[in-house]
Amino acid sequence: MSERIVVVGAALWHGGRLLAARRSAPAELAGRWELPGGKVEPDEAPDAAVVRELREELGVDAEATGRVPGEWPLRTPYVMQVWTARLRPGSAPPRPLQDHDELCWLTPGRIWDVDWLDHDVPAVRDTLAHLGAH
Ligand code: 9L3
Ligand code: MG
Repeated sequence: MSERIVVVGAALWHGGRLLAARRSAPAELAGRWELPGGKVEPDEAPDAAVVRELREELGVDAEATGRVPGEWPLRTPYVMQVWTARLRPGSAPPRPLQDHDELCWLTPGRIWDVDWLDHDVPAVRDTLAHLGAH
């Protein structure tokens, strides 16, 4: 049986824009853009992992608002699930604290202006459709 590790990606949506984060590590992913997030820990609920990853990586107080249906393969054994999220009132604005060196808020019309990780492209496309933002 192959092990399967769930990675959560956060579709942080604010004022009609989606947050993209540019990876600074590891070297093979550096310079490419992603939905921030990371591995779900053992016995951790995926929506709790989204909130934790957003706090650790971006220093924000966020809440997960729902799951985008579907699942996207990453490098084996990882698979990505995407959750929509929003900033709680009073949250600090996001800033790159770990693994990222730049952030960008993208309107749906500008979403493909950044060089998304190959694996994130279908997830971002389906996320926008789910948000009703084409
Ligand atoms: N990954 C791909 N797209 C994403 C995220 C959050 C993660 N949107 C990939 C990169 C790593 C693995 O999943 O190979 C684990 O992610 P992290 O814990 O290094 O963020
Ligand atoms: Mg991460």
